[in-house]
Amino acid sequence: MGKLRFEAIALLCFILILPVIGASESSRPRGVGPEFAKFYKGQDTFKCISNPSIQLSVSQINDDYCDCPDGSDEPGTSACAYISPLSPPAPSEVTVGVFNETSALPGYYCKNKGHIPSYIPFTNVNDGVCDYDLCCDGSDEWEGVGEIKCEDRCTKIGKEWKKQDELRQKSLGAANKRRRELVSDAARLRKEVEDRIQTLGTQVEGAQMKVANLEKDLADIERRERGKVIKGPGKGGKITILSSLAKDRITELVKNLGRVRAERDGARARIRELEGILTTFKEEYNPNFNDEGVKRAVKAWEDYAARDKGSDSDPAHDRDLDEILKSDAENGLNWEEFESTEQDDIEVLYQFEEYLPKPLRDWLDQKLRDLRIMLIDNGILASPNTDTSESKVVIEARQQLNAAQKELEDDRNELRSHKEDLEKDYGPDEVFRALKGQCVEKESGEYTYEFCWMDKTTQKSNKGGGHTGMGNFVRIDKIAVDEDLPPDGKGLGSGERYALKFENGQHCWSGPNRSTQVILACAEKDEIWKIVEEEKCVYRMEVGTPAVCQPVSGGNGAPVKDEL
Ligand code: MAN
Repeated sequence: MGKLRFEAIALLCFILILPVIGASESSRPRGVGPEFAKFYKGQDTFKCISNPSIQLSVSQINDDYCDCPDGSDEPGTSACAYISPLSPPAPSEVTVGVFNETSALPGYYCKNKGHIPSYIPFTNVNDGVCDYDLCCDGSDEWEGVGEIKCEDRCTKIGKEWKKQDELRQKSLGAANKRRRELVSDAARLRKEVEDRIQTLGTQVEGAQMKVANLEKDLADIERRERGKVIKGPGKGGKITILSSLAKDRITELVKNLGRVRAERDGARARIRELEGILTTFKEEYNPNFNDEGVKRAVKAWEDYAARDKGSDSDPAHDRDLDEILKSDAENGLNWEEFESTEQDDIEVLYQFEEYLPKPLRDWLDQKLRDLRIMLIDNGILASPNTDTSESKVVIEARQQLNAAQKELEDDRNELRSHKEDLEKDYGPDEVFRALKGQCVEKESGEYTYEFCWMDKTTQKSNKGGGHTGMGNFVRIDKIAVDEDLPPDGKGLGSGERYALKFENGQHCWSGPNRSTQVILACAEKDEIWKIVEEEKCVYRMEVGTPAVCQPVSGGNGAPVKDEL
């Protein structure tokens, strides 16, 4: 794939050069490219391109003698080859040569009809070697030095190149298409995190309220329990307490049933709304866009819609719930009557209350309870429950509170970690988010190396034994690389590249903690190309991935289109 970059540049040169060929091809001296034709046209004299004050006769062009300091009078010979076309001459060349300028021309222009025109260095002109890689028309050996004849091979080479180029373009198109899919996956994943954060925010608020209520409930229950007089066996009174506990429990259950029912109704309404949205989406989406993601979503919806989900509402069930949710009185439950059937200590002690009007009796009863609690709280009266273990109702209230507190803590932790995740660097267009956790492996020497996106790198011995951590992901850097591309294109090439840094791996005996730098370059699929241990326990991986491909210009200057 890396090779594609060079070819794309070559193609671009071809495109830029092409329009000017027709106009000035015939009138140009040998070796002059179309973009320099204007300097050689229709004059009796020729002015050196970078030194127009030096005027020569036209016959001095390509006379195999270097007259111009910039070599522009010898575009078709090697007479000015000692002038560097690309960079200033080295100091040794300056002293040897007459001039210390750089060439005005990029090299000898090969028309390469049937393939891509290109320049070759002047040193290669008439050197007795056919340079078919740059000059497929063989025109660089026009003098036939040493009887050499370089036939024109452009048609064959051009055809082969075109075939290869089509494959490369196809591969690049596929890589870019894959990248776009990854970017869209990454955006979807981000949205999911954002949605989860919103849900968790609401959940945390609810859980906070629940904890506060349960704390209050527990305090109330503990307080009530402290003031409770429990009688010994056989004397009655336990039924009264039991009924009071049962009443509290039923009230609690009925309250919660009501809340759960309301939540269920809300959830049903939301499902109906979502199904409506998806039905419209299925009817209105454009299948001609061939978006795999959309197609998958529509298929999943169709499967879902076709499934027999049964009815989500059962009227009989709802009627049952209505009954349960009726008040105690409507359900024929008279707790007061039940409670008053037994005599407890308080009633025995304060039977005279029965002669009092009810409001006064309630008031008095409450005051007595408060008085007893106050006396217990201040150590004046012994607590009736001190030597008994905590009552069941208190234990249950505490368990509920603990569970709610744990739920709240879990929600808060999850919320925090999602918020941190949104702040993390996931590379260009957050594309690495889509690959997070995915791993690729490569065998190299006595180890198999593994690279897991945004996670870790590992070294596994091929002879068995444990795995060695080569570092955990810390950050994304951008670095400059300058390397020759191997023929299969699986290399970094030159330019700016993304590099993932993994640090703090397993400690190296008499060395540092292991660390890895993973340098990425464009490829059709994720693949580890090369692993090098640059220093002891400091590793470098070269990895190909579509995630870092850049859309390039196609032949018409437009971005390369996908194979749809
Ligand atoms: C293991 C491997 C090597 C490393 C040495 C250092 O053999 O992790 O890559 O160089 O340990 O002792």
